[in-house]
Amino acid sequence: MDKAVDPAPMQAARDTGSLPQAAMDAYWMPFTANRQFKKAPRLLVGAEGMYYRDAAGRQVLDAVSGLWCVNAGHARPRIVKAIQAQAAEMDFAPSFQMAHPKAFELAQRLTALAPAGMNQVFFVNSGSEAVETALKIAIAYHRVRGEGARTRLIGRERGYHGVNFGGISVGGIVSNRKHFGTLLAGVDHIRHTHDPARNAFARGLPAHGAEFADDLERLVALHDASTIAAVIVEPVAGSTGVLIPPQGYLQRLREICDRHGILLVFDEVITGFGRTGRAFAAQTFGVTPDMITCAKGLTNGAVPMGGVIVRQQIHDAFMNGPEHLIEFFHGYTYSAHPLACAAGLATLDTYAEEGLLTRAAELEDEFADAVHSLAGEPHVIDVRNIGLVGGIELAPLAGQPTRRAFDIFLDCWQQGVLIRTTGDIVALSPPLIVERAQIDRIVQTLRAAIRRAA
Ligand code: PXG
Ligand code: PLP
Repeated sequence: MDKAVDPAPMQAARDTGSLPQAAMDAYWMPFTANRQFKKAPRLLVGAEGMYYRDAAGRQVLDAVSGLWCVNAGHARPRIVKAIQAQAAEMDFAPSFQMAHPKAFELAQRLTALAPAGMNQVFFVNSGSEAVETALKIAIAYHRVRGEGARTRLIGRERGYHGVNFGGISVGGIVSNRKHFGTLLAGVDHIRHTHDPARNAFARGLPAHGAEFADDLERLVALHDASTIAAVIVEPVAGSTGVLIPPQGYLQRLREICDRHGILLVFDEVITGFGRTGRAFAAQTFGVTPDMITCAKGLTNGAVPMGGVIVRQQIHDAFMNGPEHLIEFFHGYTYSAHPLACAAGLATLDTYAEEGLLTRAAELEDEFADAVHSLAGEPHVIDVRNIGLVGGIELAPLAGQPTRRAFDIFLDCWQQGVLIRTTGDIVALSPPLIVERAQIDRIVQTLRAAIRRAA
C-alpha cells in the first residue's frame, strides 16, 4: 500500500500557519497529549535570542529556555558558526579506541568550571544517558575497589532523572514509573523535601526541612550501608515543579553519605550552567558531590550532549590492571560527537564572554520580586524561586488536576509567552540573557492568564 507523504510540511506551515492533519500522523510526540496537540498544533519554526517565531509568524517570548536548555538564548552566532564549520570539517569520529581533539578540549574546559577535584568527564548524548552512566560508574567503582556488595541505588520521591530504566527507577515521579513494570531491582527512595505547611512562599532556600536528609539514615538502618552504592538527587528538583532544597539539607545529605561511604550524585541537568547563579548548583550551595550529571545547557541545547563529571579518585580507581584492557565497559556511538563538542566549546565561550554563568545571581532579587508578586493572585498557593528559576503552584481545579495550569499555559502561548507547566505548577526558567523588561512581561502575562483561568 502506498503511503501518502506530504511533500513539504514546512512550506505548508509557512503558508497556512499550520499543518494538514495527514502530515502530522507519523510523528509520535514525546511527553505530549498527541491527539489534542494535532487538533490544534503549536508549531515553532524559528528562534533568535529571547524569542521563538511560530508558524503564523508571531514572536513568542521564551520564558523556559526551550526546555531549560537554551541558557544563552537562541541561535547565538558563535555557536551556529562552530556547528556549521565542524559539520564541514569532520562530521563524525568514532569515540571507541579513537578520538578527536575537541573532545579533550571540551573535557578540560568543562571540568575547569566544576568544583575542585572533579576533573574527569564522561560524555554522553542526553541527561537520561548521563544518569544511566553515573549509576553504572557508582556500582562499578565500588566493585573495582573490592566492595562489590554496594549495588543499591537511592533516589528521592518526586525526583526526575530522565526516562531510561535506571533513571525512572531512582526517579520518584509516579506517572513516569507506573506503566513500566518492576524497574531496576535494589532501588529505594528517601522522602521529598516539599513542605508547604511550613515553607510556602519562601524566598530562595526554605528555612525548614534540613532534617529530611536524615531519611537516608533510615534507609542505611534498613539496608545497611555496605549494600548502598550511591544516592542521586537534583540539588533543585526541576521537573516535579521546582522544589528548592531547605537550608542545610544538602550539607546534611553530604555528611551522611561521607559517614557511610556512599557516593553522592547531583543531577544538574537543569541546574547546571548558570541556572542558580554559579556554573553548578554544587557551587551555589557549597556542597561538592562525587559526580555531577549535566546536559542541556552544555551545548546551549543546540546539539544533544550530556556528561558525567567525576571526582578524580573515582576515575583513578578504574585505572588498574593491564593497560591494553578497556577499564570501563560503557559508552555511546555518539559520545563526544564532533558537532556536540564544537557546540559545547562555543557555548562555554559565550557563557564566559558574556558573564552568563553568574547573571542569574545578579538578577535573582529582581526575579524573586517579580515572581513573588504573584502571591495573592487567585489559586496561587505557593511561589518558589532560586537564581533564574521560579515555580508558581496553583490549587487544582476541583476534580480536574493539571487542567488549570494547562489552560494558563495555552493562554500565555496565545499572548506570545512560552511557559512550562507540570501538574498544577508553572515553571519559569528564562534564558540567562533575559532583560528586566522581559521578566516583567513574562510575569504580567502570567498574572493576567491566572486571573482569567477557571
Ligand atoms: N535529569 C534531570 C534533573 C532533568 O531535569 C533529565 C535528567 C533527562 O535529560 P534528557 O536530556 O534525557 O531529557 C532531565 C530532563 C520539564 C522538563 O519541563 C525537564 C526535563 C526534560 C524535559 C522537560 O520539566 N529534564
Ligand atoms: N542497538 C544496536 C543494534 C547497536 O548496534 C547499537 C550501537 O552500536 C546500539 C543499539 C546503541 O546505540 P548508541 O551507541 O547510539 O546508543
